[in-house]
Amino acid sequence: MKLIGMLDSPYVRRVAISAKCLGIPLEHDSVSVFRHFDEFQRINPVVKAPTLVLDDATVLMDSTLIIDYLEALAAPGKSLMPTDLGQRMRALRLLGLALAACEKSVQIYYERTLRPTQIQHAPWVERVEGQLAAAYAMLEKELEQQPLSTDGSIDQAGLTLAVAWSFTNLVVPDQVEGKSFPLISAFTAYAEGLEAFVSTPME
Ligand SMILES: N[C@@H](CCC(=O)N[C@@H](CS)C(=O)NCC(=O)O)C(=O)O
Repeated sequence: MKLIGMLDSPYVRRVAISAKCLGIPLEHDSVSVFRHFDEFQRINPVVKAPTLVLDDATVLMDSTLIIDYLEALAAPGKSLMPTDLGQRMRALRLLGLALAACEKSVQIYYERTLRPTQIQHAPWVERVEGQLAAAYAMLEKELEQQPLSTDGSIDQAGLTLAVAWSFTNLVVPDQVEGKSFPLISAFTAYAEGLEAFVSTPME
């Protein structure tokens, strides 16, 4: 199976790290949705990263759906999602917030890098910036209420939160600069020290 996309995409990176944590080997091709549009289009006409090309040539896309497939492939008992209903509900809540933070960071980044300055729409940017700040504020609150485990392992919620925070700090650092998210920062520092993260650097 081949994962297509750049690791500076939080969606591609969460798939790559999830596969490692689940013990599923993936080939990786760093094709950019922007710089290598034509090449990407030949693999997946929709040009969405991540794309996963299966051994029978089936093309999957969307990180959450790809991870769902990897979870189904993983060895029995191996999963990054809790089975207990209460813990699963919390993991899904954290995942929703972290994925929203990724989406809002991407939107701000695209607005800044793709749209000419003279046609940028300030009310839209302010709206997205507020949504991004809200997502991280709620994640920080969640960690205050119940810390994530730092016992050497990581689950899907923690993995995605750390990937999201590293990504936001890479592409729109001004959005979180000077704002206080100590628990998210500390957890991300822990996650970025794990072998699966270290061997999957943002490009
Ligand atoms: N919900 C999707 C989002 C994927 C996404 O938006 N990826 C970006 C790269 S970070 C992309 O493909 N951008 C190109 C485009 O949307 O045209 C997922 O979880 O995979």
